[in-house]
Amino acid sequence: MKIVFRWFGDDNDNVKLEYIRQIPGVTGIAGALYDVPVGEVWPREKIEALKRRVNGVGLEFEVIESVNVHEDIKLGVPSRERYIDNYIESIRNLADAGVKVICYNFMPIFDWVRTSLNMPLPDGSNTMAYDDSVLNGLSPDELVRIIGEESHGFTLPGWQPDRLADLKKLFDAYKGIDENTLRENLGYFLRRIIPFCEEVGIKMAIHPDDPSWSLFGLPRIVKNEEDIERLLNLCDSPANGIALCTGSLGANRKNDVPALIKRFASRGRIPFIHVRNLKFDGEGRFHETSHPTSEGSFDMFAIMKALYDSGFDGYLRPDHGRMIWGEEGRPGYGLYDRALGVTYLTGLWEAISRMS
Ligand SMILES: [Mn+2]
Repeated sequence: MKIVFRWFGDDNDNVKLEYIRQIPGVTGIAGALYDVPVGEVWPREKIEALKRRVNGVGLEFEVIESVNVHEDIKLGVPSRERYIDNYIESIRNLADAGVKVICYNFMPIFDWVRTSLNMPLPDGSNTMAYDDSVLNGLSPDELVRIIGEESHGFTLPGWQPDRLADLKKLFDAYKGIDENTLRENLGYFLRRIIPFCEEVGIKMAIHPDDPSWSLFGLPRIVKNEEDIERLLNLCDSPANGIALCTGSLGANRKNDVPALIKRFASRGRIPFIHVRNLKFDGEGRFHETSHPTSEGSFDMFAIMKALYDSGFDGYLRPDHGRMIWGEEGRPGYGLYDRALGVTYLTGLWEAISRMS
């Protein structure tokens, strides 16, 4: 297992790469290019420049989060061919730079969704939260406005204003696209890219829907065990894997996260995992907590034990954390709480491995 830390780049993150290097146990970053429009090829020079920067401080550059999938591929319209060709070109350029895992998602229009990015907690910290009853009272436009207002001036991944400028048009495009059609479109994409990934040694890791149910009536196809089983069968290859996100799948209480890990990691289909904790505040309602079991609703020991018992040898990163100690920055992606998360998770891992 290798531990990585998500980093948004020198121009795009208040967390310094040099500080990430100082977190015990972290050997690399999960990074991306943020100035390439969705659907275009990631240029070699830019990838190389980022790799040099990361390697320059002694960290590895083996995980990309994310190479986003153009909406036309999800919609399955004829122009997808060009975007799939571009995607394959990006995979080639990333593989040449030594990248091993590419995270992506296939969520229509919206990526992850929260109804608050700065919910105050009794200890004076703040965190991201989600509440179905709040979401149900919002239009998609209002949600985009709230996310924009609460993001501390950062453009959040999945919430690029240019991409979301014409929401009505996007929603219209998805009329008539149900889960089966979306799944077929994912299958088409995978069958095009996976043979190439096998050739160049890249593993694709799809991020589950976050939260793991349908929002605004849009189809979502990576919500639970059945969905994951189906998606792995769309293209049966070790290169077709998942970025198992404990917080995304675990937001649905029906999902038994340790059981999902056992099931799919033992088959070698989890090349990348996001580990975080959250606390349920009611039905369809939760807020994100620090990583320890004592602070949230998940059994973090069981999660790490499931990974260990399955012989997990992929990449793990701490997922969102709270904003603590006066830090300001990207919601969910401060330095301090995520660094505490790493230390906690490495502690669990050491204890589990020594006692096994
Ligand atoms: Mn995640």
